[in-house]
Amino acid sequence: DGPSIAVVGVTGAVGQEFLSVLSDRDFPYRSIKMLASQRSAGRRINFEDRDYVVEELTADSFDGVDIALFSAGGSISKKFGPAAVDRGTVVVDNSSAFRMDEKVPLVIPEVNPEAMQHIKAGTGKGALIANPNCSTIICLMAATPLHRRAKVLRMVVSTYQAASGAGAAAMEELELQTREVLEGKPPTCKIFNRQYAFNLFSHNASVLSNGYNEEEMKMVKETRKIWNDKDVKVTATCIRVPVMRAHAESVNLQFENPLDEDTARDILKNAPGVVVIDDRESNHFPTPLEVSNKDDVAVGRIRQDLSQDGNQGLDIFVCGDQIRKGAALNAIQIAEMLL
Ligand code: 11C
Repeated sequence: DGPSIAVVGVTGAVGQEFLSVLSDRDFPYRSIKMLASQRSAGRRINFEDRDYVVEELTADSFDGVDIALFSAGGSISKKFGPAAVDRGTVVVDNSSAFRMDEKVPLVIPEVNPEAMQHIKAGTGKGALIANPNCSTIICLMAATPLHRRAKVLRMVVSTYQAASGAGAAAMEELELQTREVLEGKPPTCKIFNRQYAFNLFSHNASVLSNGYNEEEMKMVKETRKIWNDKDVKVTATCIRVPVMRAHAESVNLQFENPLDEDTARDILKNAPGVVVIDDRESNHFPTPLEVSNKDDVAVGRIRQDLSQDGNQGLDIFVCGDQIRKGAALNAIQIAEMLL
């Protein structure tokens, strides 16, 4: 029993992770459709001991579907999301297409579940729910428990983002380039148009007229929407680093009320979906490798910001699996709340 579900973009990195997370969490479903572009249609996928054939995505694909998990890029979401909603499907969309739409809840289940409490699956009433950008999710998993206690007035984020955020092809290119450089060959530069292995660069999203790139502005705007706080000040610098699948972020917080580092550490230890790795003696703090393929976001380097008076500021360092909590897991937690 359970809902009928569809996975849109099933052959992509996040699509494949949707399947792993559904299986890991024993998500109940009565049927599952594997949907992708015409190019991937006909491919076979074995999932939970059953063989499926990938079907070409069309508007009619959603007839009888209760929940659709979309991760096939913004233009596919814009084209097929509303068609699915018209057919009574609740769409959990991993793209940026609808995130800033006032009528669409933008949800991190541990942070703002109340934003989607009016939506249920299987009622015949379709709806859209947006999954935030991975950098925003990973940052707010750690910042929100502190925000609840002391109210964040300003947040300064610097990201170190993995290849997976740019998709499976970027992960393959990082691996290929690493081999090529080690073998003394010129690196193949198709995805980012430059050497990625043994290098880092400003995030590949478009740079806007204010000098910020789109990834940075997502962090600014999505934080305000998720926290329902239009006044919170956020600034970000987003960087792509040669790491496979987990993002790291340095986050500086300024609070309205004082918050000392010991209290902050305790709050984070008790926060759902967060683990604290903060061992100063052995210099052991979160790393992208340690959180890869894990559900929890890891937080460390928890320390008072010396530049702010009266315990009014903290620095933290956060790592989270981009494909899992940054995308597929968060979407499936949303789907679980729809049941
Ligand atoms: C990255 N956050 O790591 C991006 C990828 O709006 O969902 C996902 C972009 C988005 O490059």
